[in-house]
Amino acid sequence: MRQWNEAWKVFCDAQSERGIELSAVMTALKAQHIETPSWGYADSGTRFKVFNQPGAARTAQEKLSDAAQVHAYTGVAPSVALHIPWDKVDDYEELREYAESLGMSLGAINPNLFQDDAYKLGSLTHPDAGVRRQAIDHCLECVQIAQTVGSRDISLWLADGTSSPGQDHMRSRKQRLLASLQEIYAAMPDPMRLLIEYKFFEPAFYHTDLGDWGTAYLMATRLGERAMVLVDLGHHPLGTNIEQIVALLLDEGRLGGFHFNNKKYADDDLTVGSINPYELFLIFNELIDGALDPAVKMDVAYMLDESVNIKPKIPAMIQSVMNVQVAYAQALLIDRPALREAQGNGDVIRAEEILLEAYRTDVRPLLAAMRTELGKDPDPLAAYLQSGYQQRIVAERGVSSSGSGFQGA
Ligand code: PSV
Ligand code: MN
Repeated sequence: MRQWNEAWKVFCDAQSERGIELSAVMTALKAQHIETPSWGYADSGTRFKVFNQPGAARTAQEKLSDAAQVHAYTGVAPSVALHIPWDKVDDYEELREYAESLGMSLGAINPNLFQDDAYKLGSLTHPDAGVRRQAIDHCLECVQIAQTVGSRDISLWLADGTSSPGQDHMRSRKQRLLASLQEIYAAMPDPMRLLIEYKFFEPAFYHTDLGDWGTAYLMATRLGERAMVLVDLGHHPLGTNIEQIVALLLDEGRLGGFHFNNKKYADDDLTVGSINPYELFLIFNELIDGALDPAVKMDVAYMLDESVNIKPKIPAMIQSVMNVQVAYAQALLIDRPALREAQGNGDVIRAEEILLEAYRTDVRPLLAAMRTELGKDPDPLAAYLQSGYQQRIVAERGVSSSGSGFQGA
């Protein structure tokens, strides 16, 4: 603790020399809200193997209880996204009450449109109207669930696409997609939002119906104001400038959701910030820039979309939250007036140096001070590991025998 106090003093002096207003930074950090996914607490794996973990959550209630631990130690993860039917329960009202009893709320509802045999040729875009009906009805059920549990957002990711050239008529699929989405959107009263998540590949091999931000944006604008685009960091071709997509969607008032993770090759679901922390920082730079601009209408739901397969689930989630906080804190330290001035002067080197100065700042003393102000331990990961919760769930839950196939992000 002492070590953090001293580092904090040095940090404050350095930032005041740079003219950075730390109280605003502190307020922003405390107000951050990072949702965690229920499926990140359950056994998951690849199509090759699921290595079941001792203590992994088996029920919706256990997932909520584990998520509450992440919130208890970080103070910024008070909600949990649900995936239906993975989190199907008989009584959603009761689930909501249970979440509330843990000091948690239920977040985005994710319909599952990819694990039923009927969906072999698609769900909302399927050539058969009967299958489209099934998929739409499932989404309508999710809208009902969202209303019961007090969630505002439906997050929709589709596995729809074709696996061979000529398999289906692309323009018809686009039209079916829009018609299906229109029916779902029509069932969502204000203030409910439909977050449309794109992904450029997988599981279809040839084309993907919602393959890029442009298609998601097109659908959103056709639907109405409460349809927004959701950006998942793992869902782009390598080399894509994601911060540009973020800036563009913000400027159009259509960025509704964000899924954090990191990729090395494909949609790998690696820990956010573990591969390209500079990219994450640059994305936060755009997000903060948008938040500070009164002309930008911005309401973004942030979620970790990681289904860590090998790491222990709860510590992995705490580590991810902390990585997001680091990138956010660094981006909050950017000297924005100086940056705009350098940009206006065409001073390319100075502009980049301003970014790098913030990015290279060791923000750990700042985050430790913020956590102390929130009444949390400055080191959430260590505090969780010492708490005894992990040992308790291992003893109580044991190792699940299920989960030999894919489940997860
Ligand atoms: C599948 O790629 C995926 O990871 C999407 O990112 C969704 O958000 C998630 O699964 C849950 O359906
Ligand atoms: Mn996602």
